[in-house]
Amino acid sequence: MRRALFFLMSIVLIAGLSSNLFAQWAVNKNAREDARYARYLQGAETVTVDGVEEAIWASADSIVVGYGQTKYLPGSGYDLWAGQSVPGDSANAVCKFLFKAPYLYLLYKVQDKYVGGREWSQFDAIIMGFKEYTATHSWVQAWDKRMEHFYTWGWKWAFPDSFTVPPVGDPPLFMGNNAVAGGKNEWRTPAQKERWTAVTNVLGGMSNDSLPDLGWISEHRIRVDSLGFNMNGDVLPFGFSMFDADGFLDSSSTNDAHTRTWWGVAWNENWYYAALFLDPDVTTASPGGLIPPADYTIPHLRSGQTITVDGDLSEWQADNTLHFRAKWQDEAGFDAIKGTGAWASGYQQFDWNGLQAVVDGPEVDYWVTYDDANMYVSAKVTDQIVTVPNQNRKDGITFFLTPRKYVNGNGIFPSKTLTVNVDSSGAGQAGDDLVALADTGGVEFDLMLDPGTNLGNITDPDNGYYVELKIPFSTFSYPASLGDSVVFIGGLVNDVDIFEDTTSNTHAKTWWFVQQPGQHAPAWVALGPANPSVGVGDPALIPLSIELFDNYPNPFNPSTTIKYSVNVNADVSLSVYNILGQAVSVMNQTNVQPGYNEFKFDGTGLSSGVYLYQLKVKNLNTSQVVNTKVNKMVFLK
Ligand SMILES: [Ca+2]
Ligand SMILES: [Ca+2]
Ligand SMILES: [Ca+2]
Ligand SMILES: [Ca+2]
Repeated sequence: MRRALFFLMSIVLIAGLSSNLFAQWAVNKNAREDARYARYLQGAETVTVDGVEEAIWASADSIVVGYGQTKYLPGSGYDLWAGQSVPGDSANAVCKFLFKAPYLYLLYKVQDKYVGGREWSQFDAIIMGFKEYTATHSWVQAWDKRMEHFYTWGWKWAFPDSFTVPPVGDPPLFMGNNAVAGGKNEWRTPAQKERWTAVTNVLGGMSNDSLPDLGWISEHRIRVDSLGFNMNGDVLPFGFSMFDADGFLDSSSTNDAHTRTWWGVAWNENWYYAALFLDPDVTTASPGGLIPPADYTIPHLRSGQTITVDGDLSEWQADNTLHFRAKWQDEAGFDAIKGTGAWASGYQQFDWNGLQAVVDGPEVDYWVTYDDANMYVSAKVTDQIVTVPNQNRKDGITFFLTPRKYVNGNGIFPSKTLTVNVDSSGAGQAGDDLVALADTGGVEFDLMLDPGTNLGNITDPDNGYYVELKIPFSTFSYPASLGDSVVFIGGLVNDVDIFEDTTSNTHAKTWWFVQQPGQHAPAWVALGPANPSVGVGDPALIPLSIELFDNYPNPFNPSTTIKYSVNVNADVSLSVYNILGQAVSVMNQTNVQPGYNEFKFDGTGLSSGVYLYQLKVKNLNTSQVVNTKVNKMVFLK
């Protein structure tokens, strides 16, 4: 009788979940699926961690993971881990997010006919991965600075000597988060519980009988400052993997299934993170459907302009390109990268002659633009020793672009690696995926040494070299219309420095978003509207929206230009803040007409570092005030 009552209650609880659970995942630039706001709780609002979904959760943003549903999202996917999937009962869940400093709250609603666990590969579980904050972007090893939270019903697996059958009815075990001893909640210290606590409520029974179960609701509270974040305005690199073992009470192999579905991170790897945005302006009272902004926008090539792929970058227009930089030990520059980029980007030295210090750190500037059919990429590499390559070590750059409409067996979304190396004659040599893509994919590339670079002479400092790429969108499965206009990109530079004293030889690299071929999650980038900036002779364009563009140059010294668009008559003010949130400058422009405009910001008198800027736009027709997104910039003296 009690079981039947639970069953009915649970149907009510879970009815809202199943209707959208199997909806096709759609991706467009206005609906980033790799990022969500963790909305700020207001006033007395609170979440009680008890496995019961209280009313405030209706105000939370959420992500749905569904087995077999292809999202075309970098880092997200699904797989069949063991046995056969159970139709209609594979790893499906919704995860919701709320925030009240210092706590992040997560609620998982899981639909599941068999709830519980047994041995390795036979348990329901969640792996949550957080990437910890780091003040330095030097990567010592591929697995550093990640924090696993493994919450599992795998009792018999975790304690093989203690149980012949798992204790049905007991809650999942806590494993991970460094200092957690692993296992039962009561074994954990108050400090461990303060960092991570969770309570799970099982709906409709567990897998200790022949009746199908309904699922489970799990509430978690994570202390964000214990991960090193300062909590106000941060982007948390986060992901989770939902494990669903089914039919495990019947030990026959044909009825022993285990599926997984994950958002952002499959196994808590150091790569692949989705993003939780902590924006104090996005609260439980804010309108629904708010999507974090794209990390970056690529401006369209101006009409009448062309790019010639010859290694000569003189036709590139700095104010009409996406610019990004990766520079050895440039901590402030890495901190200013948007989205999860500040934690995905970095620099690394490779073991060579016992880890000699890098003398001439790798440094690259990239610029990107596009037209209706192609993406164009240029790179300027600053390198004091451009090296005659050998079999294993080459100076060169790699640009990453992720094809759309392509997933591998795990639903993972690998990037293509377009590598251009300096060959022994000082020309460009294709590497990695570029070999085939230049051969049959229509990708063009060229490399030119700076005139101040002498390949054969290692005693006079070189200046470096330049690279250009032309990449047809069609080769990367974009439709002729460019579809949702979303691209996933990253870039790195490999720098080999060879000296006459070979014990001083070094090899290091720096990267923006993507460290290794086919692995790290790239930046979420939107292709901008045609001709976002009005050039000489262009007709005046009326923008469609209020938009704040990236400043240029960035980093800057001492001044930089901040462009914006408004689609109404407006009074506009630009506020610049230091990282403590203190305003260091407010500039006003009144009665601005619809169109594209700009502020010039001068940092003279300020100290080097990261600054934030935001636009406030007052519509003069309606008096409505709109605050744009907050951008970061770096002042480097
Ligand atoms: Ca609750
Ligand atoms: Ca299950
Ligand atoms: Ca050129
Ligand atoms: Ca070099």
